[in-house]
Amino acid sequence: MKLIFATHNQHKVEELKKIVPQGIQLLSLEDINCREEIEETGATLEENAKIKADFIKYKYGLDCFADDSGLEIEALGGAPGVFSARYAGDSKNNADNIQKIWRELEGLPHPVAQFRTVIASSIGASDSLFEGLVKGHLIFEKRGSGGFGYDPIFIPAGFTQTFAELGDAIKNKISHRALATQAFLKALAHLKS
Ligand code: ITT
Repeated sequence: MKLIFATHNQHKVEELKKIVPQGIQLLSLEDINCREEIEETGATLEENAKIKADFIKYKYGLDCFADDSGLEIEALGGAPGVFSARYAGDSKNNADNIQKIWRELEGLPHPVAQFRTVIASSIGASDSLFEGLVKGHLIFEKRGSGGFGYDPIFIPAGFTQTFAELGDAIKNKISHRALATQAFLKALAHLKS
């Protein structure tokens, strides 16, 4: 089956292609020639994921899903959360976002944080939401070259390396996006059987 993943983030597409089973052909917005920026005006990850999935559902009428993900830092009351992409400004500069977080957490020895993903899916007439989260802590240096976004400063609980050091094989088993995707794929299998 063909499934549209409503994202412009190529890193996410590459991650998901390694997670979904062979019978599913994953198409990105670029693959269907959708160049529009879908405005994420929601106040929560749930709302934004739904905005992105609904955009594709109403415009193209295709089976689709979207994820909205964010880093939630305990000492910052859950920030940057839904503002993770543009925490330091609309230029969505990842290095600036990390610098801002480091400034705000200065002096905290072991800042607890979690990554959370919400997937909104629209398959036929069925719309659903799925969640995945991974707890961990942040460090005050960047380590590793894999992944993207905040991966070089996030160490998942039970590990000593950052997501960027652990690499795709491990990240795609334990990450927020992997867990939400697995829940989605399980429901999809039921829907199609
Ligand atoms: P789309 O909305 O087009 O899917 P995006 O990059 O804006 O792409 P999100 O709103 O879901 O994606 O994510 C917000 C930011 O959170 C993202 O730009 C990264 O900085 C960060 N982020 C999301 N998932 C991440 C991950 O797995 N590892 C590290 N950082 C991540």
